[in-house]
Amino acid sequence: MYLCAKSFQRIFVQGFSRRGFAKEAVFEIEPYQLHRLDTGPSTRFTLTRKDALGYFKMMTGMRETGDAAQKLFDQNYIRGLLHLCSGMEAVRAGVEAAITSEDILVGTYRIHGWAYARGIPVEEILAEFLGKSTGRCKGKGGAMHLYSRNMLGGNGIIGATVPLGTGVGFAMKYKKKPNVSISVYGEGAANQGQIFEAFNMAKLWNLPCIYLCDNNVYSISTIAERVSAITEFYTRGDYIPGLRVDGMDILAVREAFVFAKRYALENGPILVETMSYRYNGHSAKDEGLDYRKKDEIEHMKQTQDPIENFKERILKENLTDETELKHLVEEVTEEIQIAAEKVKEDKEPHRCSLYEDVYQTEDYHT
Ligand SMILES: Cc1ncc(C[n+]2csc(CCOP(=O)(O)OP(=O)(O)O)c2C)c(N)n1
Repeated sequence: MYLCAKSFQRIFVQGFSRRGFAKEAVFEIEPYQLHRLDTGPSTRFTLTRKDALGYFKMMTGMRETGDAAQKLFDQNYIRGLLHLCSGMEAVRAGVEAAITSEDILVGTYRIHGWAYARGIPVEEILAEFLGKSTGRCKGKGGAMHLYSRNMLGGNGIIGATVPLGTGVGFAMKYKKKPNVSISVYGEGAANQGQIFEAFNMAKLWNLPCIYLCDNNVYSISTIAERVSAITEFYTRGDYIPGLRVDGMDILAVREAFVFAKRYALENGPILVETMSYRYNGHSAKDEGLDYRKKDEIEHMKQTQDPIENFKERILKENLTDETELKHLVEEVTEEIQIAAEKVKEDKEPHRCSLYEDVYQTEDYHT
């Protein structure tokens, strides 16, 4: 296994807030692995106290929302499939920290973390998972098909996010927008043929597309080495440059995507492989223990957890303290618990709503 948490080194701390916390700290990380790139993302950067608290809150909220969804699934409120992302929060939060609301993300069925990062309220996420009319897609998308203005899926077909995001990239370029598309696909999906067709088109026209290989070690139950001739997924775009980043480290992910966005706008497509780890089973029904030992999951939680590691760093840098973080966690947890209770009582969509939101024309069904 190739998981690696790059160790952060403190360089220096600058300024102090009124409450005695440092206003910001400067960090340095090891260089990224690069493919067809002369230079990579910055390895030395600043984290402000404000961002530190925001990132911690975002990752905590994602995890707690996932846990609440698992509970609702176990209580039979959520039917069908539900794919969670505990352990993969730094990838979602790090990407969001680097892009704007005008950039468009095309996600897989493992969507709630992205939805949370994109700013969809927890209540709308959970209501959608339960198929309620108060859900973000009015209960018609469900747990795998959560959409928003800046998030095109939740997609169930693996690999399909890449052509979709390529089309979005084409639109960005055609409309001369200063934005990028980000297509998420797993390392298991990385062998799908349609990915390579889309890569070709994106490079041919130098579209502003970022292809994000969300490597979480397992494709359902299969480890990449068993099915992929080459497991350096960041090189698999061949003529498309790529880089590999520690996906358990939100700051490394943020810097990678700041770089990738700039690169994509100036030069065309780029591939970023994020190395994280999925604690959950593949879906909520799967305990995830038929193909790996419990010890492995525990070891990852103890040594590489993206939230715990980030918390340790920001405490060490005096950007916050235990009391402040405890309050943040309580705040987030309360909001999620209230939402989880509320959605149980919400109404299911009326059958007439099946005819709504199909075409852009509002009077389509008349
Ligand atoms: C075209 C297609 N083939 C097969 C499947 C069934 N399937 C669902 S998830 C999955 C594994 C995907 O693993 P990976 O791409 O690594 O993503 P992860 O679930 O780990 O996020 C497969 C094969 C599918 N959804 N679409």
